[in-house]
Amino acid sequence: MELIDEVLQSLKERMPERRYHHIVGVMAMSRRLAERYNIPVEKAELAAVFHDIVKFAEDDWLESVVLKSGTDPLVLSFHSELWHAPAGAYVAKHEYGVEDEDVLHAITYHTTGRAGMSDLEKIIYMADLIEPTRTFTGVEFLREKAFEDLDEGMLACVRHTIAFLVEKTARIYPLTLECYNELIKRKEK
Ligand code: DGI
Ligand code: FE
Ligand code: FE
Repeated sequence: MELIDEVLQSLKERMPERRYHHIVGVMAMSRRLAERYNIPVEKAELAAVFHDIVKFAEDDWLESVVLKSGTDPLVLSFHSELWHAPAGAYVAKHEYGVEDEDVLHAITYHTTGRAGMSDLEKIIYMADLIEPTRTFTGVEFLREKAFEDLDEGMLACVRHTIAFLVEKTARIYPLTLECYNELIKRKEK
């Protein structure tokens, strides 16, 4: 069986149906964005299928995986919602043999973003937010921006995430702010 089909099969058992539809949506959206920006579609699909693979794992387990993953352990002093991203990359690498660093980075940074993201990392970040089952106010605008221009789209998406967190009075992970600042700086040049 092909790796992607194997992962999809295991995802069905790991998560509720609604979340499974989200994964399929992210795969479809990242495929479209990959075509738009000339990024290998297979890499986009691979990163998409793995991105939330451990979304429903226990916090204790996620913490132990983050600690051995080589990710900055600073993330453990932030909300546990952030841990599934680096832990998912670890599982993709060590349980499924994914070796492509760009794909692994796209999984690792799909929740927070970071400065210096690759094109693949950006499309996975955006696809996660704008896939067809997302219905929040403003999602249509983000979908338009995402297909207009890669950096403008990414800026609109990270700006949305930051505004959402500020509205909730949640802390913002430093990499998210670095991501935002870098995109603004690039515009100023
Ligand atoms: O896994 P998904 O639900 O598909 O989406 P995600 O991985 O992008 O985000 C998971 C959650 O993490 C979402 O509710 C927003 C939250 N989040 C994203 N960036 C930050 C954050 N939470 C905090 N506290 N800080 C952040 O920088
Ligand atoms: Fe996620
Ligand atoms: Fe997701």
